[in-house]
Amino acid sequence: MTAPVLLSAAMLLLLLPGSLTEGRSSVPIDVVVENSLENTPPVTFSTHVVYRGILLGALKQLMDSNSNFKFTYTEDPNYGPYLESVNGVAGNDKDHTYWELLVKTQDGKIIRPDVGIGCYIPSANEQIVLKFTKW
Ligand code: B12
Repeated sequence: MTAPVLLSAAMLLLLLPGSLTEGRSSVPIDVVVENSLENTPPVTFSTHVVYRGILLGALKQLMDSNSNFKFTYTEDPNYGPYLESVNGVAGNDKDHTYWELLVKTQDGKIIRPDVGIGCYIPSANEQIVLKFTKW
């Protein structure tokens, strides 16, 4: 390849909107662990998710880097990863308990995503609330 061709290829990479480098960046999020069935204060963990990455990846990364956060999940054949336990507390069918996934958006709204941890893509500065509760 000639020098001008190489140069224009490099320029193109620099100028592409949402360029390739964006894929390597990460955005800050908080993970808040709440237990609505016990009188314990919520615990907040500040972490990151890769650009357009799924929540499951961010939770794995948090678990690998912080010994105070642990979680387990099971694999549902239809809906993917189901959050089973957080920090040793597991939901169960007998007691009708589960970990609900809520999101507090940057403008303060609380939403209940209609997908689980394997599909949800957090946005910058969201608070991901993992809330132990009953159905
Ligand atoms: C009942 C129900 C629940 C109950 C299940 C209780 C139980 N053990 O029976 C509870 C309240 C726990 C629940 C929780 C959630 N649910 Co739900 N749930 C349903 C519902 C209404 C019926 C499921 C059912 O009983 N099917 C019949 C049985 C015979 O089939 P089954 O395959 O054995 O059912 C199991 C799976 O559905 C599984 N399950 C239920 N919800 C979810 C969600 C995810 C992400 C996974 C992996 C598995 C899973 O639990 C069922 C019992 O074991 C469906 C909607 C529908 N009408 O199908 C939504 C549905 C499956 N749930 C959904 C969602 C989003 C959630 C939550 C993520 C909501 C939230 N933001 O917290 C959470 C899961 C959080 C977590 N811990 O990972 C979505 C999944 C969509 C998707 N593509 O991801 C559905 C389709 C509803 C919707 N919004 O459209 N759910």
